[in-house]
Amino acid sequence: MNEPLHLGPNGGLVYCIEHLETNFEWLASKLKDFNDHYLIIDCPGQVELFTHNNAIKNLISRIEKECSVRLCAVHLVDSHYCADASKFVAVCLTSLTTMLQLELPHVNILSKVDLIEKYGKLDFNIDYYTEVLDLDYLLERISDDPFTGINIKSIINLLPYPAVIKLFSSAL
Ligand SMILES: Nc1nc2c(ncn2[C@@H]2O[C@H](COP(=O)(O)OP(=O)(O)OP(=O)(O)O)[C@@H](O)[C@H]2O)c(=O)[nH]1
Ligand SMILES: [Mg+2]
Repeated sequence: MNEPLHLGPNGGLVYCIEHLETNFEWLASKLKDFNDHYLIIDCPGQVELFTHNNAIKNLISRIEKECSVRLCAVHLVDSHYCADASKFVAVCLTSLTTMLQLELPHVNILSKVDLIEKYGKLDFNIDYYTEVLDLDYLLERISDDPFTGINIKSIINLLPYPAVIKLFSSAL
């Protein structure tokens, strides 16, 4: 798909999901074979599919309405992001955006907990990250990135009720 259309890996995936959306009847016919089953739909990890592109959101809506399937989103977050305050804030924003975009019952899970300190020691115990407690504690551990000019401190202030994001640890 990527070569003839001159698309990279991300663009290729977005193209495929939009193609699936256009050909929804094919997907619906396959799902009908699995009445009374539990289905696990493993979606690709490209974040733009869950934050601002509408193809997956539209697919979810049509699956629920036209195939009588009730869906729940499970969002796996690599746990080693907890070792970097800026990345943890970014992960919280991604989880929150995805929850709002998909409009589904939603469970966030910290995955690969065996690798949690792969990129450094945690500043707090695991409960701080799973409960998404007061992000102000991260402020002194974050220096604004002079390269991108992103002011992480301002972003933290935009997250007034971070605990709504709650992450479950896969080790629990
Ligand atoms: N150590 C460890 N490795 C894991 C764990 N879960 C997955 N992996 C490995 O991490 C690598 C990437 O896997 P995933 O993070 O599931 O990503 P993916 O499904 O390949 O890709 P996307 O879902 O599209 O992002 C693979 O080599 C997995 O074997 C885990 O709990 N611990
Ligand atoms: Mg995957």
